[in-house]
Amino acid sequence: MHKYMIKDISYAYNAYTHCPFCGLQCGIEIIQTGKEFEIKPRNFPTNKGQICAKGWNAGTLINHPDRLLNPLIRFDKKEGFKISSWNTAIDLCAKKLSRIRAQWGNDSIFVYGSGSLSNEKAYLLGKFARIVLGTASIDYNGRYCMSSASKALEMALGIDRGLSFPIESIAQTDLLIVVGANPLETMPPLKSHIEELKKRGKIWVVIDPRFTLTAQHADIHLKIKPGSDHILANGLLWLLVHQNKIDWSYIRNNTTGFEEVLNNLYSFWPSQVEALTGISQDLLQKTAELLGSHSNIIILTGRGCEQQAHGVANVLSYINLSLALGLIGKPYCGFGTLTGQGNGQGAREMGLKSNQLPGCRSNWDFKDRNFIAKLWQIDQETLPLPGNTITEAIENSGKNGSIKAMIVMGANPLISSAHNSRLKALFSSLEFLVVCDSFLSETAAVADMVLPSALWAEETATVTNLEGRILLRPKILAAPTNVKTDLEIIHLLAEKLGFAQGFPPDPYSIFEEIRRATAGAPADYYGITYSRLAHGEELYWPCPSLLSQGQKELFLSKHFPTETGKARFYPVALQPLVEEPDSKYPFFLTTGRTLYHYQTAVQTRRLPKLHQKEPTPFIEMHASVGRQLGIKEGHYVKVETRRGVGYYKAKFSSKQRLDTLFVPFYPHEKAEANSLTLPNFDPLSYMPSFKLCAARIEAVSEPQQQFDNKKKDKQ
Ligand SMILES: Nc1nc2c(c(=O)[nH]1)N[C@H]1C(S)=C(S)[C@@H](COP(=O)(O)OP(=O)(O)OC[C@H]3O[C@@H](n4cnc5c(=O)[nH]c(N)nc54)[C@H](O)[C@@H]3O)O[C@H]1N2
Ligand SMILES: Nc1nc2c(c(=O)[nH]1)N[C@H]1C(S)=C(S)[C@@H](COP(=O)(O)OP(=O)(O)OC[C@H]3O[C@@H](n4cnc5c(=O)[nH]c(N)nc54)[C@H](O)[C@@H]3O)O[C@H]1N2
Ligand code: SF4
Ligand SMILES: [Mo]
Repeated sequence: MHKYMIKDISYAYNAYTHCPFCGLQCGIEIIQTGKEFEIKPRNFPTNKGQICAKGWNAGTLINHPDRLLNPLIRFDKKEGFKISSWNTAIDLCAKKLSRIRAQWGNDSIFVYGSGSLSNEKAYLLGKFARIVLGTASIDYNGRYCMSSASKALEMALGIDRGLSFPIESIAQTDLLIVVGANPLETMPPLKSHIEELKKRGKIWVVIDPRFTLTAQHADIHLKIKPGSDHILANGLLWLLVHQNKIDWSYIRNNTTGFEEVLNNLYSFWPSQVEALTGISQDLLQKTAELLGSHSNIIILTGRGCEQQAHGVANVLSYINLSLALGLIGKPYCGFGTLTGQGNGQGAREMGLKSNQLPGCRSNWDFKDRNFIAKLWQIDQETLPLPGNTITEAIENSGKNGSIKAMIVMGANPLISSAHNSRLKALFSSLEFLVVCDSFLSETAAVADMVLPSALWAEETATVTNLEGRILLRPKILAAPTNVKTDLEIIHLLAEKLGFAQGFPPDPYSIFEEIRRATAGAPADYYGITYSRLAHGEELYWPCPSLLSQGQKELFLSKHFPTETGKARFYPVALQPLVEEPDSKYPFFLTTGRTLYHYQTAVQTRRLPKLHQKEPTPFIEMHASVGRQLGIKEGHYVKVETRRGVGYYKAKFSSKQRLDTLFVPFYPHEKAEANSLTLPNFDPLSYMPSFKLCAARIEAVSEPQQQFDNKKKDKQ
């Protein structure tokens, strides 16, 4: 029995909820027939009655035979897991953490969270790390996802919200520019919004080195050279300035720093930009004309331009373009980034980054620290200051090996970390690794302890979608007997480590604390309550009072929460590439996603209907490149970079760049994209260069079957 009263709506009135996967958070309904759970789309503004293949199949995970049903402990590194009771597991975990902390110091324990975690979990995990463990070492997988966009948004607009306008604005704008995103595969229901835009006779442009499904549907495709987005954005601004198509009055009244941007533009003249981006001067001119002749424009970025060693610079250059055209704060206009994970937006607001406290409060700011310390009833001095990001922890692991234990909740860093041989080295130096997951991910498989977590339908939670809209996902089913929610796990651990108060296992109490913790902060949730959400109110942050619905459109008043109240331009100089193709490694290799698998595919690989569609990762290349190298479509290709080798089936594409190859990053036998990627990262956001490195390919002469069906995971 819980000591806390569960004021939560313990079971939903109906089975209406949201998809567990991406940031679009499509509205769904779960229907139970016997032991089967069927998912149906429902009408919700982000998905308009549509869902993608991942959403349709998510119900199969609930009673999946691979679900983790008991705690697992590896008592000896050389041995396999043994099933354990919760008492033994929590006891051992607490003892290990206490011993490591006493021996190596608080910061030797790294807490690694996730944008898959609900607001309540992200908040409680952040509080647990800082109060119970007292560690400054806390980060989350959004470091690999949203960090470049977050940083650029904070710098330029003073606030980190992915979209500052509702998703429906996409249908109502007159020109849509999609940069380095492939939403027709990664957020398929977004297509319905774009179709509405098309029905109104409007235009959309896609900027991507590959001829993706998204690019195939667009009116114009700019086949950009990988890594050169900031050059393109600067080049477009150069043309718009020269043709006097920028909004001088908006710039004068609402921004600072444009002069520096102008001074920096001189080296981005059209022929130079053509040479550096691969976009012809004609197409550049045509795109600039479109930008100059429309007043309602939305520019959206995705991971393509953000996951670069100069990702922040790329995003800033598109924000510059948006500000110069006066788009930000005008209805049906604006700049936005497409937040990837289900709660990628909320998790970063709740304090999973070491430099950020709940509500996007700054962990450097005395007043913010004081506010949170008071709420948490601790002395401000004991609240850890910002520590290392996961990128830095990996970078430093070889040098001082200061991380000795790691708690992973909702991520699979062994597969998702760039140049992952270094993460493997970090793991091998750990004295204790504990992973909370519902399935045995690759990271869980090498852990010392695995704690089985409930699935999304088995717990009540809130998430914040890509629009900054807060959603309630009610508990619909009971979890299997010996499975606990992540909140219960944190609660039990905190209690065992001496914190009987302050870590309740029920989401309602935690959300009530989130309301207080974020009151008056940039991401203010004070006015949001479970009851308002359960009654279907449409609520966005900041929502400072119970009478407010929050801000659906963030900047309509043209007030930007920066020091001057104005948006800031940042000049973006030419950024060198971290690895250029050369005679030995003549191609760009970029990595990303495909329609049927979600992230590292821990869950989607176990869904037969998805797995059958794409059982192995492929390498996409221009058909003529493949033919020239004697590669046959569907046959294996050896892919090599300076860091590693992988084997992928060849897939030919007709219109992508000749110099660019693509592989998805979910793993397979002898195919791990992150054994190929670079260790380099953005100095401002610590985002790795997932989207760019140099590679070579060759046809494989060995029998083709040798790479098939070897994956040991149950499929
Ligand atoms: N099916 C599916 N959907 C998902 C996910 C999934 O794993 N699978 N994951 C979710 C998450 S967490 C995220 S972050 C989102 C990501 O969603 P997206 O950003 O749409 O996906 P990516 O495939 O990572 O990258 C998008 C595109 O960037 C292009 N690109 C590569 N380099 C460059 C460059 O230098 N410039 C430009 N302009 N483009 C470049 C790639 O060719 C690719 O088509 O998807 C979410 N939705
Ligand atoms: N090469 C390359 N690498 C990349 C990228 C790329 O484009 N290219 N993209 C990056 C991006 S954008 C992202 S977001 C990351 C994703 O990287 P990760 O987050 O490391 O990968 P996921 O597959 O999402 O792992 C999530 C794990 O958490 C579990 N899980 C899901 N929900 C919960 C929950 O509520 N509680 C618990 N306890 N567990 C849960 C799932 O079962 C799964 O095992 O990868 C990054 N890595
Ligand atoms: S688009 Fe995203 S939220 Fe919608 S069904 Fe697919 S994975 Fe789920
Ligand atoms: Mo992501």
